[in-house]
Amino acid sequence: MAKVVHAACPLNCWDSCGFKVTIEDGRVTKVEGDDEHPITKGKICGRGRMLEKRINSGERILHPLKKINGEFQQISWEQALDEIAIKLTEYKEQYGTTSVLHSHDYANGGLLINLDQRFFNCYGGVTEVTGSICWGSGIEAQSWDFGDAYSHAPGDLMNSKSIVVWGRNVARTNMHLYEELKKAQKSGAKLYVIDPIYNATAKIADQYISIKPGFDGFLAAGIIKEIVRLELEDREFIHNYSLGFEDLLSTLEKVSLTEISQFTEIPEETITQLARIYAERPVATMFGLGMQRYANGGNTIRLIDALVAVSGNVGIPGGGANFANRQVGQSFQIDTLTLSERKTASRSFTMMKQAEGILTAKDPEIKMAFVTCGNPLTQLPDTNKARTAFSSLETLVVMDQFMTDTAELADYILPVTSAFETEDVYYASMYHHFVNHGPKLVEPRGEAKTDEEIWRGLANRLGFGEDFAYTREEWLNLGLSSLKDYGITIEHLRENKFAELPVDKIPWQNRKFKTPSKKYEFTSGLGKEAGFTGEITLKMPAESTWSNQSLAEKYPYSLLSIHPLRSNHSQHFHVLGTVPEVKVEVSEDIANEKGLENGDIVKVWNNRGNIHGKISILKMAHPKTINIDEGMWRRFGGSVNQLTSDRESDNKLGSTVFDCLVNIEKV
Ligand SMILES: Nc1nc2c(c(=O)[nH]1)N[C@H]1C(S)=C(S)[C@@H](COP(=O)(O)OP(=O)(O)OC[C@H]3O[C@@H](n4cnc5c(=O)[nH]c(N)nc54)[C@H](O)[C@@H]3O)O[C@H]1N2
Ligand SMILES: Nc1nc2c(c(=O)[nH]1)N[C@H]1C(S)=C(S)[C@@H](COP(=O)(O)OP(=O)(O)OC[C@H]3O[C@@H](n4cnc5c(=O)[nH]c(N)nc54)[C@H](O)[C@@H]3O)O[C@H]1N2
Ligand code: SF4
Ligand SMILES: [Mo]
Repeated sequence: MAKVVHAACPLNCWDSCGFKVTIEDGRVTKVEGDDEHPITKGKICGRGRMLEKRINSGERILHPLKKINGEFQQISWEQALDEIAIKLTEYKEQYGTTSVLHSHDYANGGLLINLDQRFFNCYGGVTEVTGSICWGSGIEAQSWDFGDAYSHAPGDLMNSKSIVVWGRNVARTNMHLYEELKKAQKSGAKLYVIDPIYNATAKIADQYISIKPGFDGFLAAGIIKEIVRLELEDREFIHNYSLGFEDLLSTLEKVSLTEISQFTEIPEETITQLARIYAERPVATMFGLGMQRYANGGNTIRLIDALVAVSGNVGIPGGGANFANRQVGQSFQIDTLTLSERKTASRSFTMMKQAEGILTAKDPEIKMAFVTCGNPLTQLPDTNKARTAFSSLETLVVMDQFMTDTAELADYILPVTSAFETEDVYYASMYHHFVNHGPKLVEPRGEAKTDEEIWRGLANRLGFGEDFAYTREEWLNLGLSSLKDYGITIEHLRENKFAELPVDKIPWQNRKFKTPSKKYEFTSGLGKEAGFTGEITLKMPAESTWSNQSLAEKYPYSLLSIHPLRSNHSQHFHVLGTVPEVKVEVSEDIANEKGLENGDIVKVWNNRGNIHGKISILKMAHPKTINIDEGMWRRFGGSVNQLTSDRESDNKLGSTVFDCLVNIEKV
């Protein structure tokens, strides 16, 4: 007998959807949207629906595996956990706990995934990864400007006169915002899209502004200059609630509108027009992650923030510098789960530099790594370096569901549960303010265990088992304890499926910022504390004609590597049902220059690596632009990250994966 029950999407995504899942004979057979979810309203994407394929896939790893003489062999959980615990003890005694690296990303948005930190803290503190390939530059930039990175609630777009989608591929990555954009347009809002690619969101825009990759900071600077020249700035906000505006003005004097037009490849008239649009409040700016994955990414976001502030669009209904929703994650009692006070040693590498860190760390060297919720061999920049680094480890433990590029290198693979095989609550700090309940719907397949059970098994062997002697319900209550006064408990969530978190729907409305001065900081105190000048600088991307001419002569084209339509990063290609292949999308001028037609096989390369793929010509893309979607396993043609750089962004906490020059030829 089939039954339909509620669940939640665990994937790392803007939307954090509510699900309806069909179960037949103890098996998940269908995943659909829950029409009662207030934000996601019954609509979900293919990645969500394909979670049924992921859970039932014949390729699922169902037993612990150990590599013996180059071949994986099935072993028992007892043996796997005993041997790993012995290694952890030996490395701790011989070299100290920071000889172990915890490499992870955020593939599962469940609250209890945070227990990984509890385990490593109780062990004594390992080498951790900081910053983020995803949104690190922007989070740091907004923390300097506002004190944190907070967005308006989705429905607030109905108050906007104009909406600027800046470097966000909404139709592909954030489908419920796409619906909201269309609704807002119907009620009179104008939509502007700024992107080097004429994507599906650009197609519905009232105006599409095509920009040279990496030059958005200059565009924002140009718009501010024009706002000031036309005397359209919000003097009241600048005077009463901000700090450092004069510094910003003197920075802007260093560049003329004509130069800005040259760099951005956007006509001066368009920049002036955007100044008038920004001054006609309210304007909602919907930041994507695109323009911050460059060497100048932090300054780029700071300049766009500055534009939002100067034009008076901070803290007003229908406005906002909408980049991230950190208030969501901050609503939970994460500290109680992670026990950070328990670690006695610490060391960190940035996520971008973890391969470099493995290869060069001394006192102690990295001997062992745990990979959880991530596939670094596909997703890290400069994957050739990552391969060398992860191959050089004495012991690599990968906790995953599938034989990813990273799992292939492991000494031990520990099979983890998939969505619907355990209870958790799910939240994404990206788009909306709801937390969703995900019940356990079916038994784990094979011998798969939750990450939490694995930590408990190891903790028991390492002598701190009492720190893990909690049931799932007890853990969830601990993590939700900060929300108890608002009536949000696990019992409430089980019954009601989701709950709206008690966070500001219009952040900074009271104009009290979380910066050291409590003002909006054009010149940042936190930036100074972090060892920078704190001032906004006009920086170019690292790899462009303007910043590195000799490199641009060898490698004339900008390579983007945006998120795939049908897969969440590397997670769905193997369950699509068709064999995926690498698609090389090129702007029309490149096709003309190189005589390329759709379907041609090409090689794309630079000094870091090369990749082969099939040409697809991109209509109306910015000249000299190429895109290869990220996320492809080796077995399907390989990751575009063979070409990207592991350089950190200007504020050190973000990646520069889109800041990448390449050449291309037909093979
Ligand atoms: N289908 C799908 N959806 C996803 C994901 C997925 O893997 N697949 N991943 C999820 C995750 S983890 C994240 S972080 C989000 C990311 O969500 P987005 O930020 O929407 O996605 P990205 O693919 O990073 O694309 C960024 C956009 O920026 C543009 N861009 C690139 N360089 C520049 C530039 O210099 N200037 C400007 N103005 N634009 C630029 C690209 O052309 C692209 O349209 O998506 C989430 N949703
Ligand atoms: N060139 C380029 N590179 C990029 C990006 C880009 O735009 N361009 N985008 C970056 C961004 S935004 C992000 S967020 C990262 C994503 O990078 P990753 O998170 O490393 O990418 P995924 O492919 O989602 O891999 C996640 C892995 O975690 C596993 N997993 C899923 N659930 C669980 C669980 O509950 N427990 C455990 N232990 N494992 C689980 C999955 O099976 C999968 O193999 O990639 C970054 N890399
Ligand atoms: S991947 Fe994103 S849009 Fe798709 S179902 Fe999950 S949360 Fe919703
Ligand atoms: Mo991401």
